[in-house]
Amino acid sequence: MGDPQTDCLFYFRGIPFMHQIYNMEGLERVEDFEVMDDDVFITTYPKSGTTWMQVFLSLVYAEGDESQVKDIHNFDRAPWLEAMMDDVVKTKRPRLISSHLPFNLQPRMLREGKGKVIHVLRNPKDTLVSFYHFHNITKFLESQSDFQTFVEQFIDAKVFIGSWFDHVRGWFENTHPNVLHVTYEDMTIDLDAVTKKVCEFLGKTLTKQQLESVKHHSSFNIMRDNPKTNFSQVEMFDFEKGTFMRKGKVGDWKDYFTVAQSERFDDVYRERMVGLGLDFIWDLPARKPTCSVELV
Ligand code: PPS
Repeated sequence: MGDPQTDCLFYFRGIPFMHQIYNMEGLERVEDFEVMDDDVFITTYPKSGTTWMQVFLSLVYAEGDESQVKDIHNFDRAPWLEAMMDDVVKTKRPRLISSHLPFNLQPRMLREGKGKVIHVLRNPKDTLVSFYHFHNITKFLESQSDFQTFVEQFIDAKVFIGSWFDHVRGWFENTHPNVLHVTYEDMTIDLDAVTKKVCEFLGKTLTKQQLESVKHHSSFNIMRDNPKTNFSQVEMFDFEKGTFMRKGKVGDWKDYFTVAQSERFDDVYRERMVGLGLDFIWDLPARKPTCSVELV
């Protein structure tokens, strides 16, 4: 159960990466990457809302100008630090930089507090389901026919980027004032509150009309139909098997997890996240949403 996908993945400092996209040299270079004061990093465990935040922030920086996301592909607007560093270096400032790396593999300057970080996280059960489907459309990952096997691989960190639990712990244990945590669920439930918080964090002020445009052009349906945001032009996906913009829902895990799988996952969650003091709003909407994660 849960063998690493050795054909598709290699290990760098204990973390699995996709052969087809990453290499040791590119990953080594991250440590000394020069961070600028006005850099904004979008950091996520895979399938947590990265693309949504890329589009949302692109629009915030463009003051709602939709051409920014209609004309420019995600990869060019918010390139990936660990896979496209040469593009990141050439990007016009202020730069939006995407990264799936855990905190301890981030650039030294970022770890020391330079630049700003928006860390997006999502209910790990929904993340897992989205990741499961992602394996089936991504040519660079092993297809997953058996959900049970994938649950165990995810729990055992034998997937691209390794352990969700370690990843999230790393970002919360090393939080300093330049890191803002935002959940996918809060974006879904109360995007106005998230927008306010993000704009305050970035020192941006937008008019009501600009904010409406940000919300509209980063909404699921509009992103799903936009070739610059839905990855339909990217060769790494086999769209006959599914779409990148799949459902965009909170709580889809309930259609996949059995009661036994859910209880097992909850046990692992409690064990692995003990002492972190996080109280997520993960389901719709049992109580009033917060704008980000509450510390209890
Ligand atoms: S990746 O491959 O790690 O960059 O994927 P990531 O972008 O982090 O996550 C993909 C999931 O996010 C959903 N998504 C959205 N949901 C709601 N609203 C918007 N605007 C939106 N944009 C992307 C996308 O559908 C994937 O989730 P699932 O559950 O698979 O639908």
